[in-house]
Amino acid sequence: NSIDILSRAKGCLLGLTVGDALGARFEGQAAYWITRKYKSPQQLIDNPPTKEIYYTDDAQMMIGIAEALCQDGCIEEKTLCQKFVNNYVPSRGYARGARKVLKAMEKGQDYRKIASSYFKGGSFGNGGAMRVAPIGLFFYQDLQKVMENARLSSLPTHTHPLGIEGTQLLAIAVALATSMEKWDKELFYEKLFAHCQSPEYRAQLEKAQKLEDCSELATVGNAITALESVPTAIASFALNPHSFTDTIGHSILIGGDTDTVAAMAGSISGAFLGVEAIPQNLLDALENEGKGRDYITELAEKMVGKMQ
Ligand code: F2R
Ligand code: MG
Ligand code: MG
Ligand code: MG
Repeated sequence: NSIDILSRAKGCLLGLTVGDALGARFEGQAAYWITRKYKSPQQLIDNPPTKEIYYTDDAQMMIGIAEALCQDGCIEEKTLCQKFVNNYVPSRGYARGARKVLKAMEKGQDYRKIASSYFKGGSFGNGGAMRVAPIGLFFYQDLQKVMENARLSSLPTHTHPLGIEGTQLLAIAVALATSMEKWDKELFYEKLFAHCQSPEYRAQLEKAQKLEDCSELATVGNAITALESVPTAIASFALNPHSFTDTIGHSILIGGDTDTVAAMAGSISGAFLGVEAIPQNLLDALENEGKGRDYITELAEKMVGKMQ
């Protein structure tokens, strides 16, 4: 295997963070407006909208999961919630359900009750999936552990079955990417289908698998729900397995939940290609104060130390 686990770990965490930070400026915009200015992924990556790029809730909560894994070696709900609360900065741009739950956690209130009742049936937003990558990375040799720990990581905020399943599928995609030495589309989707539980995700993954061109990517969805973004991120990677730039670039050019689809796709791509595949100008532009680029790099190193 030419790409070592340390490079994959850094690629995964930094790939997520860079995708989030680059996509953040376009979140909620229609593809039409983005592609008026940026004609290709390369153009977007070569010309980030600002000199410095800042991550949002996606990477901020990913950091919490990575910290919790480094501490306990698995997902313990109490530790995870402590990390989410310690890292919580509302201005990073959390959605309304997530804000309610995190505020309750912060105040020591019954956050589980809010998580299960704020939305009918619990949240099916993509907030569980956007942050889950470290779990796929950490347990990549044991897909059952990936499934179980991903579920546990979702529950504090996302209890709807479609929110949980999206979280698990993204984690599985990261685990597969971490272990793959050579790109094998058939095998990649076959293993994803094997971990798929609902007809809804099955249909979305079937659609993703059939795509032949990035121009069709948006048909899988670009929304804030897990069902309409997790399969899209998976497809963006599977259509561009050898290019980090194309993977996150196309995730952003389709508009909608750009930071999150690019974060998820970037974490898979980074785990497969390693940190060397992330364009240096994006890493240089990424915020570095506090829990920024260097801290996230050290987190990846710490995780690998804990894995062996
Ligand atoms: N919040 C955002 N972007 C908005 C921009 C922020 C703003 N600019 C600012 O500065 O504050 N992005 C982030 O949120 C997404 C992840 O959301 P999460 O964590 O899943 O939150 P939530 O609230 O649980 O779910 C998201 C929305 O999905 C709808 N929804 C969920 N479950 C539902 C249900 N059972 N029934 C009906 N609707 C449901 C709701 O509209 C939720 O608010 C990421 O994009 C991240 O980047
Ligand atoms: Mg965000
Ligand atoms: Mg944020
Ligand atoms: Mg988002």
